[in-house]
Amino acid sequence: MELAVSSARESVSSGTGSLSPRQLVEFYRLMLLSRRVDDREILLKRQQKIYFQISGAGHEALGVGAALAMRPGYDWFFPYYRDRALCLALGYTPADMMLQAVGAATDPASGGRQMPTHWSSTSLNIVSLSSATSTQLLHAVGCAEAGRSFSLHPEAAAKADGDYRAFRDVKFHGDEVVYASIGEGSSSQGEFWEAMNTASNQKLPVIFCVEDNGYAISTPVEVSMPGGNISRLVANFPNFFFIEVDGTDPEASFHAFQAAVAHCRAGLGPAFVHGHCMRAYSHSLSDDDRLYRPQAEREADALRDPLVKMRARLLREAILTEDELTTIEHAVEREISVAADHALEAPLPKVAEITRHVYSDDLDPTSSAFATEQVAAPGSISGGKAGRAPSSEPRTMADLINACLHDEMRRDPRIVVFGQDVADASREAALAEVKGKGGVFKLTAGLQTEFGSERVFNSPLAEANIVGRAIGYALRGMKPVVEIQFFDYIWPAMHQIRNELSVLRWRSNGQWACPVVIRAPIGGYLTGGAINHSQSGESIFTHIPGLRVVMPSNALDANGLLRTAIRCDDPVLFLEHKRLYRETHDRAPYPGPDFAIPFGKARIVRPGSDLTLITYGALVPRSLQAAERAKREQNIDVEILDLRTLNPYDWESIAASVTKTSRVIVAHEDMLSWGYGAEIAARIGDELFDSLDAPVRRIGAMDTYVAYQPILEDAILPQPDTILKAILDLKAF
Ligand SMILES: Cc1ncc(C[n+]2csc(CCOP(=O)(O)OP(=O)(O)O)c2C)c(N)n1
Ligand SMILES: [Mg+2]
Repeated sequence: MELAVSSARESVSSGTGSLSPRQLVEFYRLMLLSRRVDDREILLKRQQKIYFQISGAGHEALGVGAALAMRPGYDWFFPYYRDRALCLALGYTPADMMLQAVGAATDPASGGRQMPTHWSSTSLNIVSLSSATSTQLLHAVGCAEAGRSFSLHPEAAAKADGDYRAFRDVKFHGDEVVYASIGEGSSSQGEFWEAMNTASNQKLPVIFCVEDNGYAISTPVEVSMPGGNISRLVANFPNFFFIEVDGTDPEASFHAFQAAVAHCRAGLGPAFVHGHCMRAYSHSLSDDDRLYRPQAEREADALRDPLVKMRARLLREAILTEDELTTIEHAVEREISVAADHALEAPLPKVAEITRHVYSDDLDPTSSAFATEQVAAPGSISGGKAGRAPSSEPRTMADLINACLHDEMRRDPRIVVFGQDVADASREAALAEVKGKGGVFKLTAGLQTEFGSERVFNSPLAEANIVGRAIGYALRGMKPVVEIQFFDYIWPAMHQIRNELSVLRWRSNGQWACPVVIRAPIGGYLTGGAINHSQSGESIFTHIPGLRVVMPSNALDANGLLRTAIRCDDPVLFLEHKRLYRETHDRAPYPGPDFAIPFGKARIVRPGSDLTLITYGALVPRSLQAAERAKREQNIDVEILDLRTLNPYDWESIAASVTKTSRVIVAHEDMLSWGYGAEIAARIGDELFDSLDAPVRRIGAMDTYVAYQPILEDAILPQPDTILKAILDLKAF
């Protein structure tokens, strides 16, 4: 009685009428398989052999319907935790699900790192998901955009040595569809609306599936959304195919998805499938819905159980007899028992491998491959409408960042640049008359003009949209170099950065990666920047495993470090100090299109023997001023180390300098308490205690916000005088 999934798929995919008896049987078998895997997991959880359980019970018909209308390993999938039936119908095995439930080393989705139901399969194009609701919708959008980019520029898919492309395989077909699902409660997340916005506006082939079981844990649908019906709220988005369907009805679900897939594959735009499901069990095994749902309501819901209804139908329509159903049930039970027994015997993850895949194993940005620093010679300036006009004159940090972006976009067709106002002009026709904007700080000026609006474009005013889409692009093998307009507004993207961008590789045990570059202007000393245009906050990001954090202090370093960031295989937060963009003291000649600086290598800005001053960013020139005065006025010889990259940082250079001078100050612009200096100072105290002749000192901003009035700003942020005083005090200790 067992049917191969593939044969059922072939036959169901071709028709649009009723499902044949044979197809209905296979549909039922997949639904049953899903329910019984849930039931076995529940048993294992009660026996304390697994540690968490959340079921797909009640959502099976919608999931199988979706899977059979799509093409596994061809289309792309961004499911959520209730999509067990979808995954099984795509070809995910109960054995693989059980391996994740027990947390086995051989769990193919995460190697024991993620909870059960956090699916991932590179061969099936099921992208590893986090537990966060709705974040993956933006990845789905970026994934669809990347598919479109590769089909327009197939040459960009070619492998290339010497950078991340050697390790990021690309597959695309040109008409692939992207599936992304959430529960109805999760449609309240801003990221849902941000994803709908871009999918609609760009006519992207994304199917948004809302699996509406009426509850978000204990919160009923009318509390989650006005009017209690998501279809009504989204109805005015242009370019969509909308369908609202009984998600407990296999045929209705399948046909809804067939129509949705047809709309998307034809390039007409996205689709929205709103399936009314039910929750056969509580939210998870940690929840008891009897606490908030009356018995009558639960009983009424149970009448809509898709599995019960379908079994009754197969009997009623004499498609199967009781005996035949029992045969199917036994076969399903046998398969699951074998899977569970196998999983319980499976090897456990090795503790020694915990930190594997936090960063790329393949490409080390601290390696000498990126150390072209010495060989690069001043050359002709790159960038701008003029192209490579000959010049060896000193250029600002803004110029050399812009030049690096031009160079790298020329070299690597997979790079896209997007963010708020980064294009020269979204309305291309205007460029015949106007110069173009190219970013509020003009760092991306000329990129759209040279590389076109498909590669350089403005985003909506939504930071999670920028980072979330970038993740989707990058996991398909592209290289998004996105801009957050001001560091002060990075916070709406924090969820994407902390729970998605930085952890995708680790949580999927190295299967997926999204080496995005985020450029963000940061910092104060602006005179009038005030609270929301002067923030620092780098230590919040260096506290995130998986994210590289870079903060150059001069034009040449910015050029070389940005090049490494772009070629690197890890996500990078590239912090550009606004005050340093156009300073004259940090200028440098254009160093050529292959100039790179490895991460984790500090620069000795000023050698000295009396005291070490560890710093970065805008405190480098301020520290230099203080050090020159200390020398002039007190003959104190300060060694200044510019860290340049904050994660990784150059411990060897710190240790060598502190061992030499025995006195150390860590200075930064960010607030003192819990700042970046706290970590460095603690490590020095811990590992270099015997070398110290004095306590480790720290300098930072006052523990407050940066004020508008300049006399307040001056007092809040560290000044050369502050640094000089600390130098004198420490020398005298
Ligand atoms: C961003 C985020 N906030 C909160 C949670 C905790 N949480 C997990 S599931 C859930 C309810 C989701 O309800 P719904 O979207 O309707 O999906 P359902 O579980 O009903 O299928 C909540 C609040 C989370 N996972 N992610
Ligand atoms: Mg729900």
